Amino acid sequence: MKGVFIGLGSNLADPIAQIESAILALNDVDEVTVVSRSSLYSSPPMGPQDQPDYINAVVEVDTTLFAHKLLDALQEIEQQQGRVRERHWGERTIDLDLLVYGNNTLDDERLNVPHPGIAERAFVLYPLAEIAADLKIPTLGNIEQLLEACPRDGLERME
Ligand code: A4P
Ligand code: MG
Repeated sequence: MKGVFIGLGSNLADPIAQIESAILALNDVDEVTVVSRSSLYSSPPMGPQDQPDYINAVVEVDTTLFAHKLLDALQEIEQQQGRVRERHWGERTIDLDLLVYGNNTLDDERLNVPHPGIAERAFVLYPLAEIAADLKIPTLGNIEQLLEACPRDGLERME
């Protein structure tokens, strides 16, 4: 199944390298193939301001894994890259969020999909639009309209 999008974010321990190695690790997961990726973007932190700027990216994967199995794989990569959970919206070596899982909506104790933060987060929306300009997100609507309502908030695309 295509139309599965994953958001990546990092602001610790060489964030660009963290993002790149997470993309490689994702592509190495059985039954997951990365089919496209956005540029890297930098942005000031959302949440506590006494933390470094973030690097973010979004990838599209083709996968036969059910959403919860895919989440297991994402969390395993977070663990492998030394992710420690501390404060809410705080710094992290790598964060992998399942943004969109095709046309499906999921809402249980482990998964909210589409990810509830998509519409308000420039660092998710702009890279997502870069690789899926015509995307229609279940319950949220057209990405084009979401972009119009979302200021860039200091987000910059890196060369
Ligand atoms: N979970 C539910 N739905 C999902 C989903 N769609 N994808 C559950 C992934 N996980 C999902 O995740 C906590 C639980 O959410 C998981 O166990 C899973 O079952 P987590 O990664 O530990 O925490 P979190 O919710 O990602 O952390 P937190 O602290 O709420 O932060 P956010 O919302 O991820 O934001 N600023 C910039 N500029 N760029 C960023 O990338 N990121 C954050 C973290 C803060 N500020 C940022 C950025
Ligand atoms: Mg997360």
